[in-house]
Amino acid sequence: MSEKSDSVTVIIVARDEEGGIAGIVEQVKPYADEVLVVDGHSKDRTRELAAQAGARVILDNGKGKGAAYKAGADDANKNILVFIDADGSHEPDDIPKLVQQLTSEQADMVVASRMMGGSDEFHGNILNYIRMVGGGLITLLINLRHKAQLTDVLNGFRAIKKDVFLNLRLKANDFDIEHEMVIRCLRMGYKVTEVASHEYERKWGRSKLPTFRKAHMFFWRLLG
Ligand SMILES: Nc1nc2c(ncn2[C@@H]2O[C@H](COP(=O)(O)OP(=O)(O)OP(=O)(O)O)[C@@H](O)[C@H]2O)c(=O)[nH]1
Ligand SMILES: [Mg+2]
Repeated sequence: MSEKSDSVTVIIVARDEEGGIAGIVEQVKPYADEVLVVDGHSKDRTRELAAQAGARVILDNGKGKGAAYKAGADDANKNILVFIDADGSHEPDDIPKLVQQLTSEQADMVVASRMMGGSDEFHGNILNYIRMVGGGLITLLINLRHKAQLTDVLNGFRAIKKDVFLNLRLKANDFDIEHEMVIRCLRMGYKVTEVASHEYERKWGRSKLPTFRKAHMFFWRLLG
């Protein structure tokens, strides 16, 4: 296969993640032709540490995680995009498993499933449990509407062909980008698959998702 047909940009979205951004950059490097950190105007040393570790660093437009995804996709130089969080929740060693689904043409987008791979977060406290149940409900509604059999539409760890991402013309600028990607792919006839991947607890810093304040956003996004 030619270099162009299977080269990978790993996009790490990060806001105030100095606790471990350098380690994540190092961990994804073996699986990346390019490592791009999209920074959300961090007030800590995230940008500096990411660049020192060898990543290219750009800024998002300040609108949120979804806007960061779109900025990363626009800027990526390779034709396969892997999105991974910067808080140590995801398993970088699973990147080849994700990419393989695209290079073998089994999928146009592949999502890492916590339902298949397990999670250290789901049952740890009431907030996490509510997030799991809410995520399950959103997954069910998407499956019913699109006759799909997915298990985890909200996990940020995923891979997608760059041209497919750009064709989706995504509107979401926040955490609702994850299921908007799935909905648009299914609606446009792209193949979406999942692979098992374990989720760890956030290893440092603080969550950027105020679950209750933004809960309505996740359900509105189901409407289009
Ligand atoms: N560039 C950018 N990154 C963001 C923004 N908001 C969140 N992120 C990153 O998106 C990833 C997911 O955010 P988290 O705060 O971990 O959200 P979460 O996984 O739902 O919450 P936890 O379970 O507490 O980890 C992290 O790497 C964040 O740093 C943003 O506005 N811009
Ligand atoms: Mg997280």
